[in-house]
Order: sequence, then C-alpha cells, then structure tokens
Amino acid sequence: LKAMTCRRGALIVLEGVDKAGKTTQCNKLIQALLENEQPAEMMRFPERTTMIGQLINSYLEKKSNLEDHTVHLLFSANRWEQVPLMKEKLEQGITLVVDRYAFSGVAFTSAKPGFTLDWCKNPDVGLPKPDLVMFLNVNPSEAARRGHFGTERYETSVFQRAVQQRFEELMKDSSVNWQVIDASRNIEDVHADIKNHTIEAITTAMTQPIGHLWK
Ligand code: 2DT
Repeated sequence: LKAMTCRRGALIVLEGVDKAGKTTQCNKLIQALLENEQPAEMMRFPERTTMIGQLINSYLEKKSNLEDHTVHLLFSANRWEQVPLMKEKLEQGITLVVDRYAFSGVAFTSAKPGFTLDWCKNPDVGLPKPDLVMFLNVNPSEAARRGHFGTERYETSVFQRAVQQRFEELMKDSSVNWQVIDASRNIEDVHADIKNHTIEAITTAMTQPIGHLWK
C-alpha cells in the first residue's frame, strides 16, 4: 500500500480547436477518475487567475493589445509559473487533467504571420512532458453545426482553420504520445475513448519518471 501511494500521477492534456468539447470532456474525465478512486485534479491554460494570467485575460477579451511575441511569451510564462505546483501534485500521486497546454501555445501563435513552429516551441522546451495528449478532432461540418464562436480574440473560422493546420504539424512529432479522438460523436462515446486512453496512460506513468517536453 505504501508503494502504491508513492507512485506518481499522470499528466494528461486535452487539446483541440474551439468548440471541440475540451472543457466538457475534462470535467467528465475528472468525475470518472474520482469515481474510480483515482486522485485527479483539473488544470487549464491559460490560468487566468495569476498576475500573468490577468494580462492574458485582458488581451483575450480585447481590453488590451499586446505585441504578438510578447503575448506568446506570457502564455509560456503562465505555464512555467504553475510547474512547481504541477510537480508537487504529480509526485503526490494526483493525475492532472489539463485543458490546453504548450501545443495550443504553439498552434495559436504560429498561425499568425511571421512565426515559425520552432520559434514558438522554444520557450516551452523542458516543461513537464504530458504522458498523453488527446487531440479532440471535429470535422468542419460538425464544427459549423455546433454554432457560433464567441467574441474573444482568435474566435473566427479563418483563424481556427490555420490553428488546425498547425496542430496537424505538431502531431507529426512522435516523441509526444498523441491520440486523435473523433470528437464529432456524442459526448458519452467521446468520453469512453478518452477514459480508456487515460487509464492506460496512468498505468504506464506509474513506472516512469516525468519527462521533459521537446527536449
Ligand atoms: P479558452 O480559455 O477558451 O481555452 O481560450 N491560447 C491558449 C494561446 O493563444 N496560447 C496558449 O498558450 C494557450 C494555452 C487559445 C483561450 C484562448 O487562448 C489561446 C484560446
């Protein structure tokens, strides 16, 4: 029993374009893990409650303008400032289910003109590496059916298409444990898939130290 409690939790990330159902699925996954007596907590990026997060929030709500490189580095800093807490939780055996991570950081900034994937990845190199990254994929007709984008920055179909392409580039990297989930299906079917992949990742993570992203 003692050995069990020493085993680390898994770092599980959900990614996808807007309207893919990431937040819904993160919440359902946490609930399912807790019902299975598996300690689990949710995190999200951007984490809007910190000082850096408030700068990001104001930018996303279009209440302020920030230079594109600057905001990219703030998003990255907003992840790094959570790293001590993330490590602490993982070491306590808590599985973290994270709504967006460095992949969103790279996909969104590199969808802007003049940014390479490489430049965008650099500030996030060495972050705790997810044990599993699930990309919630929604086909364009289903995305259209799900209705309107909000009014925050980046919430236009032209930009979201560019973001999707950048995610597809990132998914070619086999050093990351990517799983593409068909999120066009109903909530319960999508959840069942996500839960199965997560349980497998938790089992594997128990026997391995936490890795370093893109390093
Ligand atoms: P939501 O809170 O609705 O997920 O929207 N973003 C996110 C970036 O541009 N860079 C990042 O590093 C991250 C984590 C995606 C947040 C918006 O911020 C974008 C949508």
